[in-house]
Amino acid sequence: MKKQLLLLAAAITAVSLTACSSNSNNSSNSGAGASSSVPASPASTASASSAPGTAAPNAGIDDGKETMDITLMVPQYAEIGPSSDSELVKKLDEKLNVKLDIQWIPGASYNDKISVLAASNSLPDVYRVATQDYMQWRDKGVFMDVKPSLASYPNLTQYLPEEAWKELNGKDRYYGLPYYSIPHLFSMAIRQDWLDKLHLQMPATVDEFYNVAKAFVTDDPDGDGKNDTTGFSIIVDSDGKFENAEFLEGAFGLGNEWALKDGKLVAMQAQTEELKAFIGFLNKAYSEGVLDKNFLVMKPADARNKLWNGQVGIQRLNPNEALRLDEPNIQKNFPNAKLSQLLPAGPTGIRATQTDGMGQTKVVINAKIDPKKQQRILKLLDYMLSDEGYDLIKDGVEGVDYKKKDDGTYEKLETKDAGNLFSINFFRRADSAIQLHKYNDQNYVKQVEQWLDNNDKYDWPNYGLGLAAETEVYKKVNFATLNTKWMSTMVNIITGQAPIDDIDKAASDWLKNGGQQLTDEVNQIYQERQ
Ligand SMILES: [Ca+2]
Repeated sequence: MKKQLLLLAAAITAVSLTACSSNSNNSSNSGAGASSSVPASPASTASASSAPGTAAPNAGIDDGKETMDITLMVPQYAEIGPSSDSELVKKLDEKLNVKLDIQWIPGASYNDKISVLAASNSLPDVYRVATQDYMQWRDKGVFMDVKPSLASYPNLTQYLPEEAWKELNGKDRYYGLPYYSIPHLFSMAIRQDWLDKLHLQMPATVDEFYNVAKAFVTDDPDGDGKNDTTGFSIIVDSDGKFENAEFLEGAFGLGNEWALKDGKLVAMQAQTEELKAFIGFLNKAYSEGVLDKNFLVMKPADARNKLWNGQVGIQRLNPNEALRLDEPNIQKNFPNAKLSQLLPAGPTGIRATQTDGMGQTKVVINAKIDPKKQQRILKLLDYMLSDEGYDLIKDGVEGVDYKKKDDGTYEKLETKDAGNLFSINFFRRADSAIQLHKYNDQNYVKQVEQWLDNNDKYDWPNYGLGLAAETEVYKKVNFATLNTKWMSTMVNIITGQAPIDDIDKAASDWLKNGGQQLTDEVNQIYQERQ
């Protein structure tokens, strides 16, 4: 980090020197002996304003009169997005006096496409970029620093929180706009009909959670007379991290990657006391058959299938799908199935919801294009977050994507492309209701919003979010391998093949083999940004 700062300082000095020398050259070239008493000539003003670093805001103010061609690239997945000649894009074209060339690229090959375009120096004017590519090119002059321009585009800062802007950026330069991700998207869900059948209350603590999960194993909640249900599952992923277990990790006081203790960041891999409580809980659950015996080989889709098949009654879900997709699928076999939200508190009263970054994916503007075009793109993005523009990119065009009915409610119309896909896949407000539309059933909308609102109450912050990728040690040590080695000890303890005190050795090994250096560097960056 120190090295980077020195380089940055050197770069700034170089720019100021260039600016100074070009000014002094101009004054000597002007030939007037007493240059200090002479007002700046038009020539020297023009020359100074084109010097790098001093120019951008005034260099060329876009008055909006010129029609501009703008290339825009965005990934698409199952649904097809509006093409360049769609009614929706025509409205954007007219509003901004632009001709948008929209390239929807299949999501699976999107990052490869970006790499190919970067290699041939033909990146689009504005596009979405994943964390890894963003970090790789952030400091290499590929993306426009939009921070100096933000004052002119108030919707951008009004509808996107400062924390999302700062992610992966620090506080001085914003090389990308946040593609906003809902921080508390996922909920734990429980089969309410199983609770009712066994006359059990919604568990309020992790101890009650344990007892309910155990009853789901031993007390035949589906009433078929067979011992064929399990309590809950967790996932161990290929990066050596737990999934589906966030509510328990948080409840036992573990950090969401990074905890904050006395102003210092502590890696969760080194929180030995909290780990002993959490892993000890899982060990007991495993030995009593409450934790799914197959958890080690399960993928998230397997865990969800078990919920749909009625084999498990507790699972992590996306509220946007819980009532629309998960509950109906369980009901195919169990018509009375009903899902409720589950939020048990830990020993010290902590409730935690899985909490993710809000701006880990970015929308970037090409640094190499005409500054006037950059401004027009900012104007376009700003419009997309205005009331009128956001209504357009979120719900589509009235009469094309939906219609207003006589009773004042809205109805979705059949279209070949999805009029909501710019907001889903490209750019949107900090809007937790991003997947809820005016043409949805409004009772359904209220229920989903209730789940999302409940999630928001139990934030589980990652105090070192995104900082690891900025460290030097991150380039030298393979942390997926190091974390996986650490995780193998955790798994051995959970499954009863190693004693709980092995946590101390796993933590010290993790620190010794790169974790301590990571912790030191991450703390240094964290302090610099406070
Ligand atoms: Ca049964």
